[in-house]
Amino acid sequence: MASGTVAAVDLGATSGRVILGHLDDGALRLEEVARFANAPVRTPDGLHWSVTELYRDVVEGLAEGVRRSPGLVSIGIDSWAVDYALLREGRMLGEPYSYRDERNLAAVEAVHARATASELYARNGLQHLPFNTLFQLTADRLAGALAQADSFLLIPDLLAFWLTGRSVAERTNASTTGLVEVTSGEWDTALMERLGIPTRLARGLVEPGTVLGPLLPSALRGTGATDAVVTAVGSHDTASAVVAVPSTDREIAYISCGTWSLVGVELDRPVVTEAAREAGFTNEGGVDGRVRFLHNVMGLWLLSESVREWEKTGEHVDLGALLAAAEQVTGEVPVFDADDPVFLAPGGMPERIAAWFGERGLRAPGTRPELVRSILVSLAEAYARTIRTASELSGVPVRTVHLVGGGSQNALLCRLTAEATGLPIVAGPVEATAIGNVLVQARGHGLVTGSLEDLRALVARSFPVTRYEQR
Ligand code: LFR
Repeated sequence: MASGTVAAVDLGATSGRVILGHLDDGALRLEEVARFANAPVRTPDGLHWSVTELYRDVVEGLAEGVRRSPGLVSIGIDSWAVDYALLREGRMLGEPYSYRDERNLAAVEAVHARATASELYARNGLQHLPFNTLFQLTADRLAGALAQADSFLLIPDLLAFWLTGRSVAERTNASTTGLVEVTSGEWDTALMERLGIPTRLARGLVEPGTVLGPLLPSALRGTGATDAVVTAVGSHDTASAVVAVPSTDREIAYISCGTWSLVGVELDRPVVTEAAREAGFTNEGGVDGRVRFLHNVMGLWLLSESVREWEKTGEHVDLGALLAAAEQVTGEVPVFDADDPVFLAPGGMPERIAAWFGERGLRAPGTRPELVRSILVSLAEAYARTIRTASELSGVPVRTVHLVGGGSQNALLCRLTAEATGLPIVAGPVEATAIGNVLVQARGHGLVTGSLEDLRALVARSFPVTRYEQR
């Protein structure tokens, strides 16, 4: 097999990174070359991403990657889903909104007046989340912003456009817009028309692995001389993470655990029954035409937002020490519904969790370690519930759970998940998303070959995992 290096740009809601993937004879080694913070900014008209700043950080990270690996073959970009920029003749019309902005709530009502939740599910197969792109585009329509635009680009597509000048819609991320038909995989232009979203806004869909092209002179000025091309990957971060689940067994569930926890199974065909809709299951597009049948659980956002709140007074919170203290908490802790949409917006998380208990006449956690343990137990119980339901709805018997992403380093969460599910938890790799991103571009360039199962076998060979069993 061949050897060579590709760069994964992986953008999360709290941080981004540029990671080189060195492929050598069927083995993969990662080298992180840049890591930078990301956070939405509140302006008078709402919560926005500083996507131009992100682009600068990406270009600087790529420059470091090119310095370290002058023969870089390819660059792939993934990020969180659903958010986008509006453009006119290639010019961005304003910084993208964050999906946590409150503007979507009125838009949900406007959409449902034209298409019921059941009809939407039959068409797009998505879990109802108020921030799915179709609701955000409707908020833009209501604000009069769509009339000026001639396209919308999801975040990775926008960065790929700035790097190469090619304007496309990568398929896995497009599947999170709610405007792609779950059966055909094509843009649902009839739905767009019905919702008053001009069909001209949608770019042509491309498959992960498609070469988008070389860097524009403007990008080369920042990154330095490189012949590397930009290649589409599973540009929805969760699609890339699922590629890197280190198992060739199909009778498993995965938890892609970061800001969100995406919990589900992989299928060959979507499940769009009323029961699946009511249980809040999504059928997102995976790499190689697979279906990611999963449910969004609120995730480590609950913890990171709590820490952010405590740090607002200038105090530094040592997360390691806090988790160690949470380990020591004995006895039952109060458990809340980690899926409750009241936790979606930023700010005041410890108070909102306390209010959740208060409104139900229940005792709230009394100390910080108790609150942290309560968050982790509540997440573990939500995972267990979701895995049971995924299995029932899809018919996939689940024997093992793979927990990938940043959360796989949280030993207490992994142990609690083993307890709650009664199943073995295989934790790791931490950088699953970057690995999936690397492997899909590497396969596009012949540095690795084979099916998703072959790629997963390579991940299992290249990265250690930790196993947790129920005690
Ligand atoms: C995870 C993720 C989820 C998506 C949420 C919002 O980072 O991409 O899959 O539902 O962010 O985009």
